[in-house]
Amino acid sequence: GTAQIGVTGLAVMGRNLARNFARNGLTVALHNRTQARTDALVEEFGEEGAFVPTGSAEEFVAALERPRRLVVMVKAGEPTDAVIEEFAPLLEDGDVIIDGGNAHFEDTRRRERELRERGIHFVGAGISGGEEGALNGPSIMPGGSAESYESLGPLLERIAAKAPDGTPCVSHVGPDGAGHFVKMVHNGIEYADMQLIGEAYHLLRSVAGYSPAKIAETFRGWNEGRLDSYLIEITAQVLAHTDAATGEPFVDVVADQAEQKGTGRWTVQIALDLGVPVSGIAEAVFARSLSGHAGLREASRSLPGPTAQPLDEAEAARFADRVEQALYASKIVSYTQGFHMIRAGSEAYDWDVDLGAVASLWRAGCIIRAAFLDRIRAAYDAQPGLPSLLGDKEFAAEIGAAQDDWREVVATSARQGVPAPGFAAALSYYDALRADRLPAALTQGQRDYFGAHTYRRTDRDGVFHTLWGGDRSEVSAD
Ligand code: NBP
Repeated sequence: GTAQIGVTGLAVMGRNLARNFARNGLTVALHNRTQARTDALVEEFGEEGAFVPTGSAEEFVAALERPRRLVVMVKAGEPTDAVIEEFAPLLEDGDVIIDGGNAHFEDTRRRERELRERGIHFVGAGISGGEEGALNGPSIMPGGSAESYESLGPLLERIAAKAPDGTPCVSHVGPDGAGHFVKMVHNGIEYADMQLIGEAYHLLRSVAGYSPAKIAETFRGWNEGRLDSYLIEITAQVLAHTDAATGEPFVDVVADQAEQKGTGRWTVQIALDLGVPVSGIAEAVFARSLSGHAGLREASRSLPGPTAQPLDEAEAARFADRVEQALYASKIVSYTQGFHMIRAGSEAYDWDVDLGAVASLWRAGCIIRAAFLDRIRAAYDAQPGLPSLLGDKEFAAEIGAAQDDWREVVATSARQGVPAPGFAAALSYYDALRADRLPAALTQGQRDYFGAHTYRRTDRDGVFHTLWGGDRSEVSAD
């Protein structure tokens, strides 16, 4: 075969990835279960580069140079297993299957193990950036063996997004499921970012009394500063958009029930298993689910509470500045939590993930791309063992400078009855970490009282139990 890479699964994502490879000078073998998609791609975009369309699994495999590199871009779940089962028997030692779909990292671990036993490299690669990214440069998070990355890396570097300094947004994240795990956390952070931006919007609308157009202008201003990011930029565009049918702001005619495809939920489920507090991501997932409970919301509309009182113009401008501080501080916290989760996953599965490299490959191509990620990378480059992003001097200083405004915004949201679960959870996380003593001591006492679950003491080693039902003397429970 002559093709350096093949793509099977030519729906929107696969088609755009195949075109991206071809536009970057690679010969690309094409395959799809239903051949009409393959034919359509060649007919519409055949001029863009060197494509080798094929009509069967055997032809597809034969079209590839060795070691063969097959990118699978089919629906995650059973279709991915079906495609692997179709191709694996046709492959030889050292060939590489790349799964670019949104697989759960546990599935990726299983597939990698099974294929490794058959001599085939399996690379679960998180790909972010949607359709547009697939075509023009996604952020790519490949797992799998380091050996497979040696031959695959240079090809992926050609099609990946380039960070402002020219570095391709792809690097080997770690073995087996590391890439899909990091992609999952990326999506969790994306949920948190979107929720925090949504809360900022809600507060500016209800408390500052700003119109969507005025909020769009405010966000465009923020996008010139430290919040410079894709999500802030598109938020301004969405808020500035007017509905053609009604002439109303677009945001006012869209049903306020958020949907989700599940990667945010996965992040929270796995975080619970790993015991990592990702409260910002959890609040974002729950906020979407709450919004969808239309009946419950309807039935609750008459519950008592304050009606937000819009501020006068000067106060509103001051409040908008405070909201920017609250948003930035909360964002630092949600990235702190997300990177904590990646560290915990890396330790649990022995992946040795470089957190600075992860920040680096999110700098372009993906949904959470932001100037801010350069700062995170710098923090981990300076101190690779940094236990928490909040331990970085600069982030600590920034959050310290933001905290008065952040507290004021959370207090205002409570006083005025405007929900801000993301801002509030982030602030609670921050204060819990700062606290000298937490009420966890009382929790331990309660657990010991009703379940003899024992506790440790601050003043000496050992495990203890108090005889709550008896004379309340303390016994050693070592
Ligand atoms: P879909 O997820 O809609 O999958 C459609 C493709 O899967 C078609 O090529 C279809 O073949 C193939 N397929 C199915 Br369904 N069952 C199959 C089977 N049993 N055997 C062989 N092929 C089968 O495509 P997509 O929207 O392009 O997404 C592809 C992957 O990328 C998914 O995992 C998705 O989650 C992920 N994705 C990521 C992003 C992102 O932003 N990163 C965005 C969108 C999607 P057919 O043509 O014969 O029906």
